Amino acid sequence: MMDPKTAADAYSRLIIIRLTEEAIAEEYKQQEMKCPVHLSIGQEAVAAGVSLCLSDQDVVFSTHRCHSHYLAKNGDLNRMIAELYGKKEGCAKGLGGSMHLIDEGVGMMGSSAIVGGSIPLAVGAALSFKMFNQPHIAVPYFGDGACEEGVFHESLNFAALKKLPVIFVCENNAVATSSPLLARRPANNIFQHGQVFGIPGYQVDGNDLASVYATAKRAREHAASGKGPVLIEARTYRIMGHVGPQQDCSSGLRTQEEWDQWKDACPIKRFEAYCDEKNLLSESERETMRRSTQLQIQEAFEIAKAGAPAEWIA
Ligand SMILES: Cc1ncc(C[n+]2csc(CCOP(=O)(O)OP(=O)(O)O)c2C)c(N)n1
Repeated sequence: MMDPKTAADAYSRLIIIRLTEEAIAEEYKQQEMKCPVHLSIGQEAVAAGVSLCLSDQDVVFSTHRCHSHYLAKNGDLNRMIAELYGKKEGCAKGLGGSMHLIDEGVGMMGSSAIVGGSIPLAVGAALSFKMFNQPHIAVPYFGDGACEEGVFHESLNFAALKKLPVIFVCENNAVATSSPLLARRPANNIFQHGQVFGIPGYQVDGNDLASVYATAKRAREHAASGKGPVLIEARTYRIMGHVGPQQDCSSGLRTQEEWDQWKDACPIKRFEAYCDEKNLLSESERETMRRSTQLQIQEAFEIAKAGAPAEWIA
């Protein structure tokens, strides 16, 4: 079972992602942000549960949908929001936007909008850890769509061959842009892709933080002991549309009924219920945390709006 300190840490990671993204969705309508945004609302427990098991020296590489990975790894909030507004103070100097977040000090090594692009970068980092005898782990996050890219399979092969300390984390939200998973592949079995390379694969309920945490902890122990990589497929759902601040039920891609079911399976509500059941973190403690996080977010937006525009490099 999780201890109260870890539960508080987990909750703080969940709510900073959710409340920040809700604020982004709201503020986006003002048309002051200088980039498209891909929101992770509904998927927060994956990044939060995995990051809980990582050290500051462990590194993560992310995708176009990277806010959750950056914030869960304790990336600087003010610099992230400034980045979205195209400000000089942004984590990529205001030149990268929402899809290019980086905070090397806490091991958030960057994100790539090239689908599958994060995967070989993490494998390269893991190779360097092994060559220099450093006890760290590399994590590439990627969506189910990335599993149809050749580089995913090449990376699994190479990481297994060299027994590299990698935890491959697939956030399977069952759609890639507007294409459902079973229109793109014969079976919904991503966690089995490592089998032929001898890579252990786990399928986990990605909306259940406690399960993600337990699985990621096991995976980290495996990877850190020199036994090679692990593949985790976390099943989850994106509540918002592929891009932008609205949801996409009206497009015909998902039914309202399906959406409602997943909205009910909210990872934050589920973790709150878990905390109540195990007596880990009370509602009044959670309320205090939500209020202070809201203030932090409000301040981040104020700072970002008042910041200096990015300077273009000739
Ligand atoms: C190599 C490449 N092909 C196509 C695209 C266009 N594209 C952007 S996001 C996306 C869908 C990605 O789906 P998935 O990997 O499941 O991640 P999700 O958006 O669901 O988080 C596609 C096809 C791209 N950016 N890069």
